Amino acid sequence: MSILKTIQSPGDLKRLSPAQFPALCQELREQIIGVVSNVGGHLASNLGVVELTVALHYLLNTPQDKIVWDTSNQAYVHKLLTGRREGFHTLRQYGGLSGFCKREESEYDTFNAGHAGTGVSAAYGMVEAREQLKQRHKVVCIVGDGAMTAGMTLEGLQHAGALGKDFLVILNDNQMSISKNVGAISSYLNRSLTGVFYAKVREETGQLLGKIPHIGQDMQKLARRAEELAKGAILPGLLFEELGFRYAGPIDGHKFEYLLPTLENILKMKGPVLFHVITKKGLGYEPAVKNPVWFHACPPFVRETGAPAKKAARPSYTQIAIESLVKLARKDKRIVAITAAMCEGTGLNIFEKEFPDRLYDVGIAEQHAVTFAAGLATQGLRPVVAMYATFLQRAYDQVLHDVATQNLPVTFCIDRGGLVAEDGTTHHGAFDYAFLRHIPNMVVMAPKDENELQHMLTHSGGERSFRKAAGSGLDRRGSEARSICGDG
Ligand SMILES: Cc1ncc(C[n+]2csc(CCOP(=O)(O)OP(=O)(O)O)c2C)c(N)n1
Repeated sequence: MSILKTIQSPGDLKRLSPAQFPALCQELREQIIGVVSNVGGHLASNLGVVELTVALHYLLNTPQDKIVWDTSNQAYVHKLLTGRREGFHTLRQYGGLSGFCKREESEYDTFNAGHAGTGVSAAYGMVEAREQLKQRHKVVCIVGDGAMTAGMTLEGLQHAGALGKDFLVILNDNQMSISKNVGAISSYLNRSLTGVFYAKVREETGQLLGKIPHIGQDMQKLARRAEELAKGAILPGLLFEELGFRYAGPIDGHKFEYLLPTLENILKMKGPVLFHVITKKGLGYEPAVKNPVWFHACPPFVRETGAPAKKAARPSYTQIAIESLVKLARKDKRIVAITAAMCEGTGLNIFEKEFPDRLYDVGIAEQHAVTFAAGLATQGLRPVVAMYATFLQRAYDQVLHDVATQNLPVTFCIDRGGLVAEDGTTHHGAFDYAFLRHIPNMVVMAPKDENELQHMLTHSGGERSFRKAAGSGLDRRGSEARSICGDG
């Protein structure tokens, strides 16, 4: 007897006993693996948040309480629990369910997303709206550790932390962006195990010192001071506490015996709270656990083996562009490449193999990527920024203000131009011509075929022509590159 089939809305979930949740999670995973193996999609991230999503819908009163999924590539379970199970097989197809949250699709989808790093800001807008309108519901934002590298997430946190309103941010930490997460915040979060150890030491020391009369009190104060210092070194929460959030966690996000009581308590807390949950990408499907990068956003695959359902017929534009870049970089040591957390999707993993020291993955930080490239160019290097058209939208001012007005020799290899089909509205590369052509000193090129594509880059070998290649529209042929490279 299927439990999932009895759930038309989160209200039905509340009628279940938590003892039934593991069986329900098993069914949810089966459903997701079955559909994604047919139509492609964001498999690994979704398999990682099954328990967390069930716990949230069980404890919250949605849609009055608001759940905001950052990026929302991990909202399949949320869709399955909020009345969309029967249409789930239409995922990411024309006229079917979106692969992301969409307000037009359901009242449970509170904010449309697809680009990373918008969650905290949007959710905090809802928090302030609640206060203005004198309402009482809860607002919860789930943000990945990858999206924590996006500047906007930090902008949102520092705004919310200062104002002290009730707001829960759940950090869904699976240590992965699409590839392994990068950057100093990611390293900071990875110290969580040391943090657990530290909390235990602190508790034991506190109890011991408190038992000594008189001196005990002062010693405790002293210990607390030392604790603050030590925390900075080993406890992940301090960063968030300094930003005005109470920090809770880290906790295993797959064990209901921890998740439910902790989340229940946290939901009663006042003020801004950050709850750190550790999850595993791909959990429940071995090929996705082994290769979470490929299964982040995969094309249809053979369920039994995890192999792609179709073999790529010919090399993608992406591959041709980066192989040409590698050839150029062998001759010109000034060439360096930059990606904003999209090493595989942009093909720069090919470049990285040969030039690991000349590849920069800056995290989900498109604006920084472009201005960083401009800085490199001022010193005589020849940076190539490889980015999807849709994500370059983020860095419009950086292209204009930091690269173009200084006429700096930066080349943009723009991938996924044109309509992108399955990923839908948020990912179409439909505006790149419009927002690049009017920029001074910018030359926009688009190849008609693979041959021209190689020459476009080769042509940009010399200093002058390299500059002219700024803004090359390298992947106009959309569909093949997409189905071969996947991602969203
Ligand atoms: C602005 C922007 N840049 C790049 C991407 C491509 N992208 C989609 S999901 C993702 C990784 C997100 O990692 P995380 O926030 O940890 O979420 P997870 O998928 O691990 O749950 C990236 C880089 C994007 N969606 N938006």
